[in-house]
Amino acid sequence: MKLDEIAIGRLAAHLDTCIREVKDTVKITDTYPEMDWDDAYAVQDALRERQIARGARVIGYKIGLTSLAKMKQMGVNSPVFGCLLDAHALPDGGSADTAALIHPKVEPEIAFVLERELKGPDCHIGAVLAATAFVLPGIEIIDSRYRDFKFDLKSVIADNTSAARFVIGGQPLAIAGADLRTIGIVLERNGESVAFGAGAAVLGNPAVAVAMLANHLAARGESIPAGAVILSGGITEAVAVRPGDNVTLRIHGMGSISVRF
Ligand code: 0L1
Ligand code: MG
Repeated sequence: MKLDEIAIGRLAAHLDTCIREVKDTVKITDTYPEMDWDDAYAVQDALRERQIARGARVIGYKIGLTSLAKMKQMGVNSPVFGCLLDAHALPDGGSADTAALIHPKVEPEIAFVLERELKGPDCHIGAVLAATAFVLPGIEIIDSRYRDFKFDLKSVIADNTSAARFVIGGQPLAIAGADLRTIGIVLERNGESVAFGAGAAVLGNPAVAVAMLANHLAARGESIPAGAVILSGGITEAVAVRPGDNVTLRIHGMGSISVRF
């Protein structure tokens, strides 16, 4: 690691303030260009600890930048990992308060719910499928704290990979016998179809992203507990939303979910 505890704490406090005061910032690597990957995840951890100290609970994880479309949109080439807090879950059909968000975008995702703990290292797609109870439609609402979504990978990791809100629901699909690669999705904004895709857009199979998450956590001495929700990554580019927008995600065989802004 290149940063000391004081710098890590300062950066986490800065990002926390941006979240709470709904204000953006320049990317943190502008101030700490020497930051390494461990520093980036340490800032994310410290940010999470601040949220937990205020009463939030971690209920799951997310994998970001998993599709070629998304990597291209953001000019990067590797996935990133973050956590999901109970306070950020919205009900299906509920509303997201845009006054509490800087510049929200939505991503259509497949959410995994585990029935067994999933542990790396060497976690693979088979282990993920064996540990998964079912999958569900998920809309992730991202809201980078960085001005105009301009960041590098280390800055975005520190910012809990832009996690802001999420909705899961619809019809659970048993994983046994499902081919996640060919499951089609349609994302609608105000009744108009704005993005289309299939599960294979996420690293060939969204279960691969979940295996990568388990291996990432294992390197830090952690695992994914039974019952955790995992947003496996955006299937399409993120779509910007404005106050008044209604977003619906339809996934073949899994029904639909929606959120209003
Ligand atoms: O969930 C995601 O793919 C977002 C990762 C962070 C990058 C962004 O803010 O678009
Ligand atoms: Mg996402």
